[in-house]
Amino acid sequence: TRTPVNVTVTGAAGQIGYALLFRIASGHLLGADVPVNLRLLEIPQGLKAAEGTAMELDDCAFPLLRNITITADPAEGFNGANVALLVGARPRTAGMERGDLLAANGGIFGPQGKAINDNAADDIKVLVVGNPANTNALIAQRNAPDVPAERFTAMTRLDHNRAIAQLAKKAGVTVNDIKKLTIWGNHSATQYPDIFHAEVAGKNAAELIADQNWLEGDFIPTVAKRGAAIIDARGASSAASAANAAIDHVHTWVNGTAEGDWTSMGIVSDGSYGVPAGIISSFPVTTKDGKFEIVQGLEISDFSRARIDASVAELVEERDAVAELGLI
Ligand code: NAX
Repeated sequence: TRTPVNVTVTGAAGQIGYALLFRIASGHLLGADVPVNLRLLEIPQGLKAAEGTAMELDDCAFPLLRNITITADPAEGFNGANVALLVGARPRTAGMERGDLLAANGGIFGPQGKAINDNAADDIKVLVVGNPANTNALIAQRNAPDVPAERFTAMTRLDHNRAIAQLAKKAGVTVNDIKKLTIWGNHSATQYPDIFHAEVAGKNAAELIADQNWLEGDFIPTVAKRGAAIIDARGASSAASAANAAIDHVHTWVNGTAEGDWTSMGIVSDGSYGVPAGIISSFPVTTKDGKFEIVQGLEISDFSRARIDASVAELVEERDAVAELGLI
């Protein structure tokens, strides 16, 4: 039998944590044959609720779930971690400036990066979900100098999945027919969902649909503002879909992209497509054997270039702001 994989989830008592933990424990993160140990990392106020979730996890009698650790100590939470899902973050509250938000999250993701550096397993893979996800991932990565930079990623898979769903609806096909969609840039309203290389049942999506009004006036804003639309409708932010995207992100990273397709991940830029090296930006990537590669050689139109540049400029500003604050 396989050795259990240690999976750490921060913010385990939150709403995404609640939607995420049961799917990890039932084998959807890593595979139906991979046993898991869960490490739930919370702040002290969240420990009691995390214990309640752990009781429910016990009550599922999941065949793959070995043990559950609940802690507010990052060193214990990341001890031996093979996969870490950093979900807990400081949300923006009324009257908070962007600098305050970045500083408050730096106070979370800096120490967590250090704790990962000092305690995680050598093969650690990190996914940052907590917002601002790209810059939080950058802070964690820069505080973990002994961990290869490519092990720190930020989640744009929810945006990717949202874009696939919108494109499938427009084209009148199922999501299974959509391939090679890309989210570029930041997980924020400036993100750029790119259909110019996407395929609908094997045909180029942009040529098939050829509707610039829909692209600019409907598709791009619907995908970019979907989070706000969910809050408006549900009275709470995306939780199950965010948890699902986190599962997809790690599952694809570990198990590979399908032949003839790719996915979107926020990763440390190597300078590809003119994105400044070092920032964590979303790219089209293929994955294989637990490693990813940026899809190279895509032709970028002026329309796409301007949108990618705008989102990347926001990431550069965020990087400069956290550098100024001494967080990286
Ligand atoms: P909740 O407020 O329900 O839960 C957050 C949990 O994190 C709380 O239980 C809190 O006690 C815990 N927490 C706070 N600081 C912590 C720390 N230092 N260590 C450990 N735990 C800590 O938020 P939820 O709806 O679960 O969302 C979590 C994060 O995901 C937010 O930052 C949210 O903005 C972000 N999202 C990111 C998405 C993405 O696509 N990248 C989409 C969904 C979501 O909005």
